[in-house]
Amino acid sequence: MNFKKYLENRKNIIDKALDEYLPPEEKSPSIIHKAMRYSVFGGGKRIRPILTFAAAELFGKDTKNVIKAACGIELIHTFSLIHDDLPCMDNDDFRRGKPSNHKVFGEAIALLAGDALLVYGFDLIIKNSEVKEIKKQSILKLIKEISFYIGTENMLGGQVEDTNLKNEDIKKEDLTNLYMKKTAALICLSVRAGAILSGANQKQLEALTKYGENIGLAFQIIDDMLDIMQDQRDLKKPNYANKYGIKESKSESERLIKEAKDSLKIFNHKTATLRSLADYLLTRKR
Ligand code: GRG
Repeated sequence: MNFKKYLENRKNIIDKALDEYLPPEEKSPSIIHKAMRYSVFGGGKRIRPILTFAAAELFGKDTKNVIKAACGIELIHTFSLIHDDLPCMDNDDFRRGKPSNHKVFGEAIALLAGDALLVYGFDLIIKNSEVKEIKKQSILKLIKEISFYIGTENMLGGQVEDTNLKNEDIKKEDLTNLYMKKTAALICLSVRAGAILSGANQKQLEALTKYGENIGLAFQIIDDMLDIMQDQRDLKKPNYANKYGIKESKSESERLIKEAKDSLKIFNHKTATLRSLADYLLTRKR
């Protein structure tokens, strides 16, 4: 299967599973289920669950062994987007070219839809323990990991720093450190999740962590470039691309992607998908 087909195929698997796992819109209280589904099916690329699949596939596991955990991570990602767009945060009226959740459902329901997706995300990850090929111990390890990677030392902490970011001078090191927490942490966790559930050893996990951190950092820098070049977003804050320019952002993201791929060398086989995923991030247009 070529890589474009691979992406399409895995995205379809995830879309179908999410549709099956989420409560139907008609289920009471209908408004919250509508709001959850509005953002979950709002055109996301599914990068994070695809990374979980690809990491599991590296260890010869089938996608069905990790699909609930992969979908759980996507729900947690969607929760973070809904909250990120709220007036008290980034105050964005649009997400993926469509009105953001609070613009359609109002702030209170958007806030609750985000909360509900976080809860559902954890619930799905726990339900992955029903798969007999997966060790219960690895699910416990994953839950502990997620709490760490989205907590105050990582994603949540990064968002706090981002919220307090003014149009003042921020050192490059501090900005990349913020990106590592706000964006790279969940991307790295998505890779680690597939590996942990597949029984990866410490050395393998370390290599995949380096891969995840580097693609995660590149992901945010590329996102900054896209924001500048094509998004309707009102850039009120400094970001890597508007501070250091497109040329440097491009070369830095290319360097990070190369480093990510280099860290896969210890596997010396079956890393084609993870390598292609890293390259794809450099060429993505949205
Ligand atoms: C984790 C408890 C807890 C709170 C969350 C709101 C918040 C705190 C964090 C927001 C973090 C955030 C929105 C980071 C930006 C990451 C980013 C570049 C998202 C876009 O990812 P894509 O392009 O999204 O993969 P799609 O649209 O494809 O789903």
